[in-house]
Amino acid sequence: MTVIDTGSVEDLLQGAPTTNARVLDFVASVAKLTTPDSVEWITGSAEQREALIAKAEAAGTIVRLAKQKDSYYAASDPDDVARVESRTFICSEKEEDAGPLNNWKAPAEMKETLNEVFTGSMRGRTMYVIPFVMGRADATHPMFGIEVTDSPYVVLSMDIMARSGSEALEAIDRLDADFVECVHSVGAPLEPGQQDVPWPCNPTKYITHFPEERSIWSYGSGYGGNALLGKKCYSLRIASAIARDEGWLAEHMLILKLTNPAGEVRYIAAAFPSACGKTNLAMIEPTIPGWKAETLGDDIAWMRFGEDGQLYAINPEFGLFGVAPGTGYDTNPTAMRAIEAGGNVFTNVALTDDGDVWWEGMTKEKPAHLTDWRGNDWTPESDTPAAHPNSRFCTPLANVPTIAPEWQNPDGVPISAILFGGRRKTTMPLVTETHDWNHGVFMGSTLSSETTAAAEGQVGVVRRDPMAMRPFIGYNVGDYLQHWINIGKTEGAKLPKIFYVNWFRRDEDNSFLWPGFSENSRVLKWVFERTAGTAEAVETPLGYAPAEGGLDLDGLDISQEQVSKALAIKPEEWAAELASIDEWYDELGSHVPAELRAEVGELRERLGVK
Ligand code: GTP
Ligand code: SPV
Ligand code: MN
Repeated sequence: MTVIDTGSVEDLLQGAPTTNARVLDFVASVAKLTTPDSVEWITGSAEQREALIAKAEAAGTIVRLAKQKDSYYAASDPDDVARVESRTFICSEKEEDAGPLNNWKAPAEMKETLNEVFTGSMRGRTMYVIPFVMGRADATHPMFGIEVTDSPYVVLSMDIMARSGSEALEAIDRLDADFVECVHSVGAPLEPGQQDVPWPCNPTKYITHFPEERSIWSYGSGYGGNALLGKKCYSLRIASAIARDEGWLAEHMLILKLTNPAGEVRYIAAAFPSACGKTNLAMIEPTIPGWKAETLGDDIAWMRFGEDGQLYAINPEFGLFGVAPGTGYDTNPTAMRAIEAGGNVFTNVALTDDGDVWWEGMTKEKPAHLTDWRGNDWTPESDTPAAHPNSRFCTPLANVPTIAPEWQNPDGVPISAILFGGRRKTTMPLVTETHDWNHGVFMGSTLSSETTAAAEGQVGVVRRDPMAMRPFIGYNVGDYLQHWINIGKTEGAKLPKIFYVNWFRRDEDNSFLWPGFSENSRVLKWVFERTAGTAEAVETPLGYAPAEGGLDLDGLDISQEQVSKALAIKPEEWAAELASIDEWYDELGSHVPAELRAEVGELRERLGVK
């Protein structure tokens, strides 16, 4: 073990901008283990950021884009392009507490492994200390973290994604606050004189969580949710465990504000699995005259009960980490305008010859020549995509032209409706409203979707993804579902209505039955009006559906037959679906709440399916 002596750790911590013993002990212990050449505290100052950018440019990690304001391009190692669920671990004391869906390792055993791989892992590099707060420091329950990392790319991205720097550290000190310890290393130490590569990483990866200690150790990857630890690791896996203990919800949801022509407002939250439309819906431009949509969040919502019994949601993040392919002026003009405002970091998109970025779906016409995400020449004749399917834009939320002023409310906005939805070619109707909270939790627990490129593995296979949280629940999924049921039993709760949507149903010829994107505003209008008690609905076995003529289709070129197909509940599809739900609950095992088992029985009866 190449552990440097305490004397040199003290040298490394010289000039630390805090005297907080808990902070210093944490940073010193990581420095002692990983033996970086130097330690740099992230303040968030412009000079510091410029210096970091210069360093990352010199290393070839990022390229400044001539055609954009203050924006950078990075290409990752081709083996480090998405979240690695197979290498993601929940290390609770008891295996049962990690549940049947998470990879589990006993904390002591995992710590032994981590001690080995992290020993000297930052040699030859700088260790950056990033104090951050998820949500706002002036919230009633502020939630802090400190990420130490040896990746300048992570520092630049965290600066966009989380409120970070001196203000967060000062708040931690002033409040003597707890913070989640987040340790990240790309796992690529440098020997003296060794030439670095543009995207250092390690073929061996560990994305590990200690929910009881509230700490995160991530090794070997530099990308996205594996490395920007405020995001999925903290705000979902660790926060879901905290939320269970404290009686609130940490969810994979967008937050949207809707205003009708009369000026009435509703806030809604929606959970769709990765790469299934959250960012798009969060930035929707309604096609119905007089309706307005504003953005609060596109990926994560934390919801706590307010004194009035309503669930109040905040977006703990400060930026967008959006799927690039498919984002264009025709699908998501709001995101395109946010990107135009500058301050972006793009990863694994394609580069134009004049110093701009491009990806599939950005423009109808493909550029004649590009450098693809792997650094190869690309032309429209190439048979591989120019941008990786999980390539991303990382952009400040403040850039979003439709950002709602309430996005800075320390304690959030009251939620009237929750939407669950996945990517299903068949079976699931365009929209239904569930009967009540437990029925809604049941529908959420059976949420299913065809897999996408946001995680490693095969794309297009139907898998169950409860509440779109399958890869992000920091404890036993059965206990998580019980927590949702319990939330519904909270004294004095004024609960949101729960809906289930599917934008992705296909016709026999495999075309989408519903136009989607901005036209989803028609479904949102129905949802809004259901919460106001003004929209007509008919009862179906799955819940309430829009009555004939209930969906506003004014000005939309779509046949009533096609809408009926999008809304259809087909008994033969549901026979198969129920069998698959039974299997799913068997897989989840003994922790599945009795309330949800009862819901399966009731649904079976309503459908008249054996
Ligand atoms: P994560 O950031 O991975 O959590 O993804 P997300 O849920 O925010 O997904 P996003 O909005 O980025 O959409 C992913 C893909 O779905 C993009 O390629 C979109 O073009 C596509 N998409 C989004 N909304 C719709 C829709 O209403 N209909 C159809 N057909 N495709 C959509
Ligand atoms: C997702 O996969 O749901 C994302 C991207 O939002 S990542 O940050 O990589 O988790
Ligand atoms: Mn996501």
